[in-house]
Amino acid sequence: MLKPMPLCRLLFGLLCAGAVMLSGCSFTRTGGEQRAKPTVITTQIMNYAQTMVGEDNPLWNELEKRTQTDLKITWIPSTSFDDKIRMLLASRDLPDLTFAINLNMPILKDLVKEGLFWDLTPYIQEYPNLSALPDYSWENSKLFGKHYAVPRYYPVVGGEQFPMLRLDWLERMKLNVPQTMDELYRVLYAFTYQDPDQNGKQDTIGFSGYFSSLQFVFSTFNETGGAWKLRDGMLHPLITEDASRDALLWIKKAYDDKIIDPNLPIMKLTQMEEAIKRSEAGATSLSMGYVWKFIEELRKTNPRADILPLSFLKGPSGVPYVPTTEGGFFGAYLIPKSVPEPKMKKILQFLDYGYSPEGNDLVNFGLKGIHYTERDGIRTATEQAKKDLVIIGDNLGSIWRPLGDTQVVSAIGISPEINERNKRIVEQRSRAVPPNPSAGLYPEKNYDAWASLLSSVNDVRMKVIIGQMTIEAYDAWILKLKQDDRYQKVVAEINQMYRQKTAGK
Ligand SMILES: [Ca+2]
Repeated sequence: MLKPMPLCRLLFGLLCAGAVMLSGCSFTRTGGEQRAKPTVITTQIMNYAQTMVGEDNPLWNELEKRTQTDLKITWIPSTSFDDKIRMLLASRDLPDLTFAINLNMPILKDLVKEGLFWDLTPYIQEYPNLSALPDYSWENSKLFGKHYAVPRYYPVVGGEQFPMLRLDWLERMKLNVPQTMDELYRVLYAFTYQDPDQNGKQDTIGFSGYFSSLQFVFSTFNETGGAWKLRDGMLHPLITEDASRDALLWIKKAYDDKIIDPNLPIMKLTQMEEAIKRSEAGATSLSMGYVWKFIEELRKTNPRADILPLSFLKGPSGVPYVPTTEGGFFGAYLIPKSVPEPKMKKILQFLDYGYSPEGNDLVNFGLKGIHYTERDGIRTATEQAKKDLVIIGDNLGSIWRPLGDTQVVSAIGISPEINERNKRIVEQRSRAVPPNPSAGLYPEKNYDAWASLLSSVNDVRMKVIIGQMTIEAYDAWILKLKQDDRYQKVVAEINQMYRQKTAGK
């Protein structure tokens, strides 16, 4: 799906790599040996790392040296990012490089409309690596038809939460890889009650996850991507569809049968990870980037352990479903107009560097020979990598996550077989992408109403799952919701957008 690397980009990478050894890849090519003063860049970026990298980090300094910058990065944990960015935008006191996770946020759109950010459309073509990002990432990150935002690349398939399970347990119990929700149910049941680890104790659980990691159940039952289903020529929100009720009952039954960890309502990501790594749970739902992390840990004590990410799950009428990252990007960068044009161009140069093969490797893998060694295309991390907090897609890799499918299929130290299998699964997933009639559509006028509806539906669903609300009470609640004024406004707005989108086609 990615475009081949154009020659200019390749040459640029080589040019830069050669220049590094001599002069730290000076970006001011005029003026011979004269070193330009580093450009100070302030920015705030979401970072999932548990230990966040600081200014004294050698790789941070290397990045600054190579890009002639003085980086002032404020890392923000993912959990508080939405509120932090909202407050930041409201203050209008914006960093030189403003990172936004959600381009649909009304306050962001308002500021763009007011002309607070640079329209980067005329400049992008001058930056070979930025230009080489996939067309769909650029197209989908447009605001008002222009490039105010530089997309932070993220692959379309493989990066979203979807089931992965213990293949060695499955094989030992002579069960097939599940393709339907019923089959998945039976596998989780067997993982809980049929002693998959054969230690004679009932000490495993089918599935470990938090509530949002079960989104795939609702989507699979609805046989559709996105939050809206096309029925009778109209878009209907998944939240009130009958298929979502069926999905809810599937989860409730799994919860009642105790094949899902009862800590579901309070589960944290680290607990899910631990449950898999300790062989306490047979399945979870995460991005494919976790596959090798789990296998590597499990094989320390059990060389046969294996984690298989599913290629798809079929809905009630057989339509395969896999989640996708709508748009081909995860967050985007904007540059406020308060930054003068020459500096704005330097910042674009900085962003361009991170999408050069060299820059992208530097932030995600570190330095060859120091942070990793490479053999047959497989990289092995050194102790120094741990010391310098080098993590693919986190820390400095949060600025530019890896290009291509690397972040979902590959990993430091991955075995060639798992690497190849992951590639095949990404190909299979690419062929199983369901229809997404609401792609690119998000309520604008009713943004807050929609957000609050989604949140209240989640609360109600959880109550049903844990037995605080009956399914009859849920049905009555949904019926009432459909008559809610805010609900009807959101539905009307999305359908108006949908008619506009499809009018010319
Ligand atoms: Ca057992």
